[in-house]
Amino acid sequence: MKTVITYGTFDLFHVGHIRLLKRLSELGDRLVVGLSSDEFNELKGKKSFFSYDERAEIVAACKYVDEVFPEHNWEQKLNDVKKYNADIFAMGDDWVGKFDFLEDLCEVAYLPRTEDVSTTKIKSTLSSLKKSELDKIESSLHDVISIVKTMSRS
Ligand code: C2G
Repeated sequence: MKTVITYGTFDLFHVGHIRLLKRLSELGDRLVVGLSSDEFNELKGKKSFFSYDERAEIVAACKYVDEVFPEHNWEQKLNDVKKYNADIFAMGDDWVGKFDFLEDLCEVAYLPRTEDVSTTKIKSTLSSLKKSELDKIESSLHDVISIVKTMSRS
């Protein structure tokens, strides 16, 4: 049984995540995912939209994933690789080189990321959409105010 292990926040689950998990699952017979806890995300300087429990429910429901466990810190990977008897540790290549120290225990692979999609991009697009909508409403309100003022003068 060949086990693949990976880690991530997987917030606002998107095609970049699913394509990576699919490719990872094709590297072995079992894929286990270390999911960043909300507290660890704070350490990573990230604030996820969905809580750990919600993100775990989503990632665990993914057909490519066999098990989800909490990632609490940077240091636990060595123990996790031993605990899950992982044959391959793999991540997207934005992490290339960062976890080569695991090569003493298992194969280490970095797979190409999916371009043009990221949780950060989704969040900023949504917040800019919200702003443009608000701007539209504000300008319509100004029009109404000026009409009311004109009418009140006549
Ligand atoms: N990913 C990808 N393509 C994207 C976005 C993400 O392949 N467009 C990959 C990342 O390279 C990572 C995984 O999906 O391997 C999860 O990405 P994040 O949720 O952003 O995880 P991250 O915050 O990078 O946490 O200890 C490692 C960290 O927990 C990794």
